[in-house]
Amino acid sequence: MKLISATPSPYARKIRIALAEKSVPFELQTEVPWNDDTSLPQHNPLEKLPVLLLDDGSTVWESSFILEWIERKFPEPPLLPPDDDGILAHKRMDALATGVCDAFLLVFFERMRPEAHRSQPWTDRQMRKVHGGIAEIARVVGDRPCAVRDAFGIADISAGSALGWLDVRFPELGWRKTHPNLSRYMDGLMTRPSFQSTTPYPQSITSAVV
Ligand SMILES: N[C@@H](CCC(=O)N[C@@H](CS)C(=O)NCC(=O)O)C(=O)O
Repeated sequence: MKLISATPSPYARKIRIALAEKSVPFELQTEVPWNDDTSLPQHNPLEKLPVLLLDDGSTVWESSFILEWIERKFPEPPLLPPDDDGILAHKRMDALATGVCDAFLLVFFERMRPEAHRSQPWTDRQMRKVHGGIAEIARVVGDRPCAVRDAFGIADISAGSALGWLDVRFPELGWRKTHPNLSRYMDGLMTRPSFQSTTPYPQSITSAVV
C-alpha cells in the first residue's frame, strides 16, 4: 500500500498519523500536488491528495473517507469508540478541523495572487471561519488531553493536524496565544511518536496555481 502525501498537508498528515498509530506498513510517496508534474490526476478525479494506492490497483481518496476506510480495514487499536454518540463526536471534530483547513487553504492561495487581484471580503469571510473553527475546537477540547472523552482518536488526529499546519503556514495567526488550552493540548499530542514523525514543513510550489 502506498500513500500519496505532501510534507505540509494537514489532510495527508491525518492519514499518516492513523496508519502510524495502527502500525500499518505503507510506502510514502511525497508529491507537490500543486505542481504540473504531480501524478494525482492519474489516481483521483478530484486531483487532490491524500490518496491511498492499494495493492490491487484501486484507490481511496478524501481524508475523512480514508480514515473511515482505515478504521474498518485495520480496527486495532481503535481510533473510534464503539458507541454512536462517541463516533459522532469524533466525526464532528473531524468535520470542524478539516473545515478550518479548507477555509485557510482558500486564504493561502488568495494571498498568492498579485495584490491588486486579492479580494479582502473573500479573505475576511474565510478568516471568520478559521477563527470561529479554532474557537470551537478550543471549546470542545477544554482542558482535557483528548477532544472526546478520555481516549485519543480521530478527533485528535484531525484537530492536531489542522493546528500543526496553521503553525507552519500561518504562524502570525497566533492561535496558541488566543487559546492557551489548545497550546497545552497540542503539546500533549506532540509527545506521540505518530505526531513527531509527521511534523509538517513547507514545500515549494513552482507551477502557477492562481
Ligand atoms: N477534502 C480533501 C482536501 C484535500 C486537499 O485539499 N489536498 C490538497 C493538498 S493539502 C491538494 O491536493 N490540492 C490540490 C488541488 O486542489 O488541486 C481531503 O480532505 O482529502
